[in-house]
Amino acid sequence: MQQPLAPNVWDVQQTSWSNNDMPPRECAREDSSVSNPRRCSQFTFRHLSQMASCIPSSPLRVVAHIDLDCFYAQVEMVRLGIAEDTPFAVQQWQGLIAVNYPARSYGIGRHCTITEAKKLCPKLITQHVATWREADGKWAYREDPQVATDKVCLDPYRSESRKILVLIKELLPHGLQRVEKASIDEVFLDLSAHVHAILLERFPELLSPQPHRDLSELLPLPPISDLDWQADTLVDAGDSDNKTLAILDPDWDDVAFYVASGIVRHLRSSIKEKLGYTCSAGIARNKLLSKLGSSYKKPNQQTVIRNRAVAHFLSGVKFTKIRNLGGKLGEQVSRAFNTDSIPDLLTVPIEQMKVKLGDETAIWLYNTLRGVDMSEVNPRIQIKSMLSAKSFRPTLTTIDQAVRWLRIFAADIFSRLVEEGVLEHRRHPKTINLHYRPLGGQARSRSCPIPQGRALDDGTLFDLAKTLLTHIVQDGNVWPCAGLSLSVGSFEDSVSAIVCEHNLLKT
Ligand code: DCP
Ligand code: CA
Ligand code: CA
Repeated sequence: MQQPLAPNVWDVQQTSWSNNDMPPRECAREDSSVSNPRRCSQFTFRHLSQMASCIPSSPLRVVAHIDLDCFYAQVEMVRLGIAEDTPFAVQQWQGLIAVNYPARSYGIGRHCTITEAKKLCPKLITQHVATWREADGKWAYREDPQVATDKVCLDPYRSESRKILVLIKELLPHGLQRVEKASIDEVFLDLSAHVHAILLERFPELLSPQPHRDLSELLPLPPISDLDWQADTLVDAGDSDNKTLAILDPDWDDVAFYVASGIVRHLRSSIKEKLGYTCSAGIARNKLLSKLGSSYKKPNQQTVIRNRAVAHFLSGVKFTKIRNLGGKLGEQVSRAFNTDSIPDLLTVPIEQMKVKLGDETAIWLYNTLRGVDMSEVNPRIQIKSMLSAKSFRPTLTTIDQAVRWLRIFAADIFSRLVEEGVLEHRRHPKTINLHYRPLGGQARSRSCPIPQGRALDDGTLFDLAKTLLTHIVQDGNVWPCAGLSLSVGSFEDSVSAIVCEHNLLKT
């Protein structure tokens, strides 16, 4: 079925979009001086056309980031039919790994142990994550999970994550979507091409410049004086003149974000309606800003960072919230310049940054502090390796015990290959590796190739792992065993996939 380009985006705004208050349409070329810049858009037909191919440098680019609220907690609450306002957390051994928002209002967070959390909120309900168990080789939600005999199983969250991704892809028009799974509970969407199609559908005057004009011509201003952002959080531009202008006189980047916010609102409400989960979203011109936007207001909210609001928004962001600045690099930067305030760092010249951080990091930091990020939303999942591991306390003493764990590792890796869509993308791992750590002895590894040309399954992975273990055991000095890990790697497009893609290219 052909999807409508923008369900409900326009219906809500009929009156605001009337042409009664059309602005003057005489527009200058981009290279001539414009005496009254507000009479024309600052964007050209070329900028508009760049949206269609999601070109990262396009000034009209629109990227959204969607992040599920307290994800594992929501998965368990939906599965168990727990009411939304019940304080609830997901437990892993004695710690908490996901805490819902009602529980957070009691001061409960991931840093709490289960005992501390129950003290803060005695009516807190907790559910332990499912586990694999050596004895039965299957995962299950258990009454008595034990770190000694069990291994955490994330399959339930992976499978819900996959459903969310599938739903998002179904809801977006097929030829125009660009979706990147960023983690188990996050996606980036480059909505530029989709929004471009909607703009052209709604504003025929954007279709192409008149025959005697060219692509460097400035666009007419949008024929709208007011945009109703509904429940969205609209980040302030921080300057009242600018703000008034944005409301009275939006340009096409504002309109593009407005359209995108309607699309994202529809995705979020569909995820809630069909799967029961709330999520938060950020809409901005790139991945860096949209990700900061999705965490700006939570839960169940969306935040729009218009281009005119970027500088003001970043001046209030905690430096360590920016991707890659939360850890060691962040510490290095604040030590080097004696500050972790973004406004302070904006005064540091690029040359000085290069001296202290090296060229590559300096350029990245300089751009990041200014909200510049040209990285693409990449729909191809490029997993390099996958690992399943367990440390043993008490240690293992027999080959049968070790083999039972290998069966679990093989099943774990296989289910991740399926859930991550790796096999669906016809990318197969080429090698398998078993890492073995005897108690107090020298750790060692054995690898072998995975036979190609036939469908991969958990049985094949298990057989290969068992063979590797046999070789390691033959070398001697293996017991007791303190740790085992199985990994697959060297992912490559399969021959059949390459042939198939090649044929598609030819036709
Ligand atoms: N997770 C984990 N251990 C961590 C961090 C996260 O097991 N140290 C898991 C549990 C989370 C999920 O990953 O539910 C997603 O992580 P987020 O950081 O997105 O946090 P939440 O989704 O739980 O909460 P928020 O609403 O703040 O996004
Ligand atoms: Ca989350
Ligand atoms: Ca997340």
